[in-house]
Amino acid sequence: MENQAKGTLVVADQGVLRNARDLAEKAAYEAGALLRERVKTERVITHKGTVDLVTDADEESELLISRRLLGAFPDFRLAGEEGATGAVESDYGWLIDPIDGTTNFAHGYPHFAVSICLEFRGRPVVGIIYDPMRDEMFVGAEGQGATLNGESIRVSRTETLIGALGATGFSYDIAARQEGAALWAAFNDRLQGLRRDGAAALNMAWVAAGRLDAYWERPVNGWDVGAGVAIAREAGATVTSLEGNPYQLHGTEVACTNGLLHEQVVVLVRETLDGLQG
Ligand code: LIP
Repeated sequence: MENQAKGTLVVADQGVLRNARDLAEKAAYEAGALLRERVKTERVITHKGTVDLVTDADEESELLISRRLLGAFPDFRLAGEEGATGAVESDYGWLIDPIDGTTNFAHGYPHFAVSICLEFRGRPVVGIIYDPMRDEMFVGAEGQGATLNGESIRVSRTETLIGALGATGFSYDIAARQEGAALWAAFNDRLQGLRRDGAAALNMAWVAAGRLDAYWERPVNGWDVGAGVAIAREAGATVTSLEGNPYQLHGTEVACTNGLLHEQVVVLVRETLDGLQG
């Protein structure tokens, strides 16, 4: 595995990315087929918190995916939302969200996805997001473009907030929802439309596909959005923290836009949060 340096950026081996992308796509498709069937049946639901759910299908999906990935890449690190792990030391690491949109899935609300990210030294370099209910496979790899069911995708060309369709999400920690509610109110007054769909990975994938113009959320986990970061960047998106700082995979926030709107989004976030400080 030869990694090349481009300026200060060490670039992952393109052959590794292609192999990882193709294997993860197959694993996501297989896990998605399982979820498409399981959403119709009785789910066994347990609580990680008051409104933080996990179902038996989350665990089955993560077991299936982690076995496929570690079988082919035993030396890679791996972290799954439901506890799967891999090797201890490697430049490469998998992040698995076996069901992004677990609350939706638990209620039989058909808006959820399988999300698989490969990161290289902490940078998302491969993203796979599969929506089994629409049979939509979003794929992106660094330097290899972004696709939806094999067709190239690009972010939208919307230039104004009042012309934009945005999305956000809210924390499982009810006490942490005040900030999200304040941002919701501020953007709802300025955007053409605002959505809260309950699946961060699909929000990221839909910005990449030009269906959404902007998405932001805090707190949100790396396994929720890491795959979407790899896909959205390849589709021309700008991805930062909410206040416009460099995105950190192991941070707990993301702002993802078509690029044309990014500064307007970040400024409105900063103004709103400053107002909360009083
Ligand atoms: C969910 C995200 C959603 C966020 C929820 C939760 P999960 O991920 O997709 O955007 O608002 O709090 O983090 O738990 O369904 O994988």
